[in-house]
Amino acid sequence: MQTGPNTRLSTQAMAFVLAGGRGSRLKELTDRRAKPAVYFGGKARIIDFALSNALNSGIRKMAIATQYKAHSLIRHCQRGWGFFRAERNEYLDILPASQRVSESQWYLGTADAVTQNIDIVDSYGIKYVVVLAGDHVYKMDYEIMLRQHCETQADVTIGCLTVPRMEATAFGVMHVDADLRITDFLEKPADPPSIPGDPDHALASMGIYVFNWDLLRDLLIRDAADPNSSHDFGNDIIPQIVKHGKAMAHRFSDSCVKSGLETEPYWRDVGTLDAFWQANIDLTDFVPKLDIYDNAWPIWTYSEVLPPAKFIHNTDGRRGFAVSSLVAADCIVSGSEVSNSLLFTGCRTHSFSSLDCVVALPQVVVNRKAELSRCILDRGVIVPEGLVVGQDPEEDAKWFRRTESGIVLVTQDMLDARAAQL
Ligand code: ADQ
Ligand code: ADP
Repeated sequence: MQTGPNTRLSTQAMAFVLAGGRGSRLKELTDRRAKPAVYFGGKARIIDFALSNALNSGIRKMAIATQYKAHSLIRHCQRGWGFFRAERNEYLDILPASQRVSESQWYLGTADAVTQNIDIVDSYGIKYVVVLAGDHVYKMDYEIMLRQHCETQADVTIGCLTVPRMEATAFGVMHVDADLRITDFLEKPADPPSIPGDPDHALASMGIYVFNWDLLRDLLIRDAADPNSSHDFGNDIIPQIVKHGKAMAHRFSDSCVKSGLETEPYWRDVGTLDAFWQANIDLTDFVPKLDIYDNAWPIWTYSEVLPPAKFIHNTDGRRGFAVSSLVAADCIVSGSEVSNSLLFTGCRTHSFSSLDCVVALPQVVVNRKAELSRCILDRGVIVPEGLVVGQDPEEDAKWFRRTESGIVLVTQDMLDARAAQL
């Protein structure tokens, strides 16, 4: 393979997307689908961000390791990401656990998900592996990170972010020297060390890694034979390299992709109902923190051929409208008021209903006179006539899942249970 000043390193790289985690803090939203398959932003699913970043960065070889509740994730990737052509040396492989090395063995940890597929990675003939989490929302040019990795001749390069120190317990936390070489790495420390000179912040790993495949391959084979290992990147592989090799930090702010609208680097782990609701609702802001309308960095997804969204008066002449909202194709807003909300593909809202700060996933039906605010409606929910959500905390908590900050998740199972008792 050639390397010259004009060769994009992404052409010699693959993206290995880890999409097997459970995401249990999203509660019933991940009862039937893996977190990377959860819908986001009116049209896409969370995994589309990592895959679009890889595609937009020039990477044409991708593998997605799945295990937990993978059906809708696999279906989505097959339908939406099926345009890679082997004739052009492009691949997208979906790698469910328990189908390869051993018929009964699940991926024991994130590193094991790669180990069990060493032969597939070998067959790609690539030099670099970009390991990505499939469950984060952000726009990033991995080519810039690959370049830093090569220039510094690192064994591993880790994407990192500054986070409030008290939130860093959920992350791998690192110390770096003046050249960004990682001198210390602690996976999810109870008492995270702060950045020197900045006691309120810590430098956190984004769970994004660039490796030379030859080196990672050796490390994985050694790790697989270690009975004391949990076979995880954050727990096992990374601390080992920090100790014995050269681990470099790559600042997200150096490679995040921003349109003219975005002022700050944007990265979210939409891992809780509150964070999920907020990140979606943020998109309705006059100036959103995340610009999903940037043609220079499109977020690709599975898209059906569907009729446009429609807004209609009902027969009494009551206006159906949406304001400060994202309304996807195949939605019909009929005699209903929608504000500060997201209607995903194929939703229907009927007369005299109102929605404010609502995230309605695909194919939701809101029947007449329902009044909904500050809630998430799971895909396919049929909201009964006159239902009120978001006004009485006790009622909300009685039938639905209500978070401490008052965000309510409504699923069809919850509505069925409520209907059975009323
Ligand atoms: P976590 O986010 O806690 O920490 P983890 O639960 O291992 O990491 O998930 C990372 C990714 O791998 C997720 O996309 C998940 O879906 C997937 N995954 C988890 N287990 C898997 C398995 N057995 N097989 C396949 N995929 C699996 C990691 C790092 C931290 C870092 C944070 C940033 O360990 O150091 O700070 O990510 O979010
Ligand atoms: P998504 O909304 O993520 O596309 P679906 O709702 O179509 O996913 O389904 C996710 C998974 O849950 C699929 O495996 C599907 O077959 C299963 N599933 C969907 N609805 C039910 C149900 N009512 N009972 C059991 N399994 C279901």
